[in-house]
Amino acid sequence: MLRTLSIIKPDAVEKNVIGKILSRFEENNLKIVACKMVHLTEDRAKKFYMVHKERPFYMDLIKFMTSGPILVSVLEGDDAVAKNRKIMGATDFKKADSGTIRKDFATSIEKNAVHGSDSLDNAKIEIDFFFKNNEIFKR
Ligand code: IDP
Ligand code: MG
Repeated sequence: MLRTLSIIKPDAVEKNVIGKILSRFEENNLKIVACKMVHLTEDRAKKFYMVHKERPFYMDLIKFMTSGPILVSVLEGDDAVAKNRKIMGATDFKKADSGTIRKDFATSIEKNAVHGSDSLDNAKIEIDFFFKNNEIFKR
């Protein structure tokens, strides 16, 4: 059983599709074991996306991710990290497979509806970034 971090980004929250996106996770046997709405400050967003600090889109990404509330969740299930990435689809929604979250809800390469951890190590770091251990449901 593995865990990953999911973020429903400000564009998707604004579009009122939180429920539709969470359903995709549940339909694919990922369990939501922690969930909360957060409005990132600039400092927190910069820290979360530190790996991208040299990329040309970094400051736009920070502006976007602080533009409104986000919904952060911990998803648990078999192969959760890779499974979530598959359900999300490619970063650029134009290249995303049909039936993926980004294909259905993204409107640009930046406003692509969701974030998902890209490795087991990053999943642990990202879950710790948003949640205390006692905020995550354990069976
Ligand atoms: P990922 O979210 O699929 O893991 P990353 O390469 O880690 O993709 O990029 C992080 C986020 O930065 C993307 O989800 C997207 O919102 C934004 N982003 C990535 N590439 C570009 C770009 O070329 N232009 C604008 N924004 C981008
Ligand atoms: Mg990434």
